[in-house]
Amino acid sequence: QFVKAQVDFGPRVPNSAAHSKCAEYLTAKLKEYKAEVIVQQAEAKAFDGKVLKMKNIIAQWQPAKQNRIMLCAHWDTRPFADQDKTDVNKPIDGANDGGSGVAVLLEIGRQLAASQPNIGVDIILFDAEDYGQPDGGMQKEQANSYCLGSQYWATNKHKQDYFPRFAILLDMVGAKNATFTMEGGSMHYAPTVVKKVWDTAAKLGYSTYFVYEQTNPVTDDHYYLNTLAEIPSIDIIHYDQTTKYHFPSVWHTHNDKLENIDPKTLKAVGQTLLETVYTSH
Ligand code: AHN
Ligand code: ZN
Repeated sequence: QFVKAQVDFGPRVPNSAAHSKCAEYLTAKLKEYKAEVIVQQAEAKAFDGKVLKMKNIIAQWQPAKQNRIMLCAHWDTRPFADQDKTDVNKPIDGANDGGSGVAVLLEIGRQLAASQPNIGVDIILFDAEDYGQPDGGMQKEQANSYCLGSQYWATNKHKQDYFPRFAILLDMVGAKNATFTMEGGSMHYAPTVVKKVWDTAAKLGYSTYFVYEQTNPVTDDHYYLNTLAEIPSIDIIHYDQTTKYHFPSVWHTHNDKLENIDPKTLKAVGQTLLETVYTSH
């Protein structure tokens, strides 16, 4: 339902009406779930020169607690389908890429409203993650063109001296039979967090999803949290060994739509995260 609610707005491309409306929806939901919400607004220049109006949505539970953990995902969706064969210049639904991580975090917010863990929790929904430069174009390759919202936040935190114990990023956590490997960047910066999450998944019987195999680093929001914000951060991201870029087959195509989301995968990730939250001190 939480994926559908997002997809129903249309593609959440920065500067679009659907993007604005979805921001309102997400903010209202997180407030309904008793979080103290800050919407951090900023502008960033995209690789194509467009100025993107960004909103990072920050939801805090028990904000007075010093001892905290951070959970995050990106809520924007890609403005083109550069991995597709048709309609490459049309925006994608982003049910998985964007929608799935946000959906899991909304459900965690709903649970936090019902019972508070020992530790403070922040859910941060980053904007403008997926407006990155497509490869193979005629333009000179630009560094750091993805993850504009998290790069902004990492150097402009909502609170000074904000250092949660760790951060967990969700990215593409909704495909049927998804596998989440131990991503190299997460293993480099936060191996104990990876182990804690994978062991928690194993305890819950989710080892078919959470695989004990290390794979190459991915440049994602957690990279900037690790390097700029100095927060030990991991990425739970679908790894597909059969595709060229090792992302799921629907990645950056028009097949990234609601009918290709499997609630079983969302449940495995959500329950693993909830158990991690409620066993953190
Ligand atoms: C790159 O494609 C450079 N990084 C993957 C980050 C991403 C895009 N995750 C979802 N969409
Ligand atoms: Zn993407």
